[in-house]
Amino acid sequence: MTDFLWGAATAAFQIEGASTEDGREASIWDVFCQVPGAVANGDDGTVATDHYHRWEADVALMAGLGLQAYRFSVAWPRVVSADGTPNAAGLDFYERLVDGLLAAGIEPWLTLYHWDLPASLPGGWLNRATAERFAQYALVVHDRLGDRVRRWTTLNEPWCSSMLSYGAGVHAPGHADPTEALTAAHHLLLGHGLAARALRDADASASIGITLNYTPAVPADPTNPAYIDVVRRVDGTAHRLFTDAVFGRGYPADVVADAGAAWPAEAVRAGDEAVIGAPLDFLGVNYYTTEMVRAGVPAGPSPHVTAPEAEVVPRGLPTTDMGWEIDPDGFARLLGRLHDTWAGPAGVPIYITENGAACADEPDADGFVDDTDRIAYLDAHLAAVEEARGAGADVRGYFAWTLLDNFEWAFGYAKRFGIVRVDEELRRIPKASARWFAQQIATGRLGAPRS
Ligand code: PNW
Repeated sequence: MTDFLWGAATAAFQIEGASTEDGREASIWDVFCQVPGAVANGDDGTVATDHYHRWEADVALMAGLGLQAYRFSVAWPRVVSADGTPNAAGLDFYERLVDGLLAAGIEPWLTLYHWDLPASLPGGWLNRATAERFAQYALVVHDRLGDRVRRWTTLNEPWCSSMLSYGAGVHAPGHADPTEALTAAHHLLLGHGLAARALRDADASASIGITLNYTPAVPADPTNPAYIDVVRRVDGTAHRLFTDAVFGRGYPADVVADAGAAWPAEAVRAGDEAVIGAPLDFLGVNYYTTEMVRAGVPAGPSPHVTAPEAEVVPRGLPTTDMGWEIDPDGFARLLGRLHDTWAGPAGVPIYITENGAACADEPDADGFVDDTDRIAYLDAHLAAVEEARGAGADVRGYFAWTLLDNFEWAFGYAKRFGIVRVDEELRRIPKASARWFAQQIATGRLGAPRS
């Protein structure tokens, strides 16, 4: 298949380590990791997979797998200091990496923000000024790498960095307030729009996109109006709020109405929605699972800020090691919806920027993991991509999450998503899934046909 791009994805904080080297300053995740109980086992990102020092071997590993593209993120606190000045030593690292990728024939897909906000920015995403600082940071990175990097993603999963971070309190900075969550979402989206415009002005031929995550909700009882309404509200803040806004449609009226007094009316200024709706060249889609929900009783802080009573009902489907139910059919349906509702009408292609599974890997004596469960997950989801393409969805590529076992946020190193094992000595040992993935790339096969 020639019109399809194969890659793997990572994120700076999850793999780099070297958290104080070459002038890197603290991110909100460095701070959050110090909060007792915030991250499993008290894990942090000071060493991670030590990719900062091992990047060359990691690029060789990618080349060995035949990756055509590599999606990575730049750590903002590595490349811009608290006073706003560029940090040349931090930029040098990404320049080495990008040059190494290009020399290996691997296309760099650069994400500007994968959650590691500089801790020095006052108020974080609650402060409108952070959106402006983000656009300035985007230009700093573009100044150095714009002649070599063609693919620019502004944000990874702004739902997570607003609703999980400021609404549910489970991601940095660990706040739990619906208005804060919606304010953060708005400032993230504003930052996206300002950065997209700045990049476009600086570089007319750059390809610019955003990555959004989708966890489709289905009602536990499709005849129960209360359940149908809870699904509408979950979908509203999780999906339509972000997708409508970035496709230039402004914020959905029902989400604003549902939020009521929690809607950050002062933060959303005249003209902001137009900035957020800056034209895009691609939509990045991250997919892991779907959820069956019902209307229950609110139990503590929820990421579903307009549907705190949403309660997940297990369907008895097989689950990954995250406890997430495996639903490739839901993936095919989602891609159809995204194409029909947003991407298709805008003429924007879709790239799967993350999909993968945490598995309870059991290495043999040599450290090799025969992860048939992960292979089955990837195979079924690639088949779903094939199915969606067959039905007309313009999906142009797939990045496996993730290249290396790494820091899985609040779960620390306990959850392993890698197609390559990283052991206690930080050795890289390709799993069976890595060999399988390399084979898929080599043959261009999207997945076994499903019955
Ligand atoms: C994504 N949820 O995070 C991130 O982009 C990755 O950095 C991460 O490692 C990967 O998925 C696996 O978790 C998510 O609770 C974290 O819905 C949580 C959720 C969704 C995505």
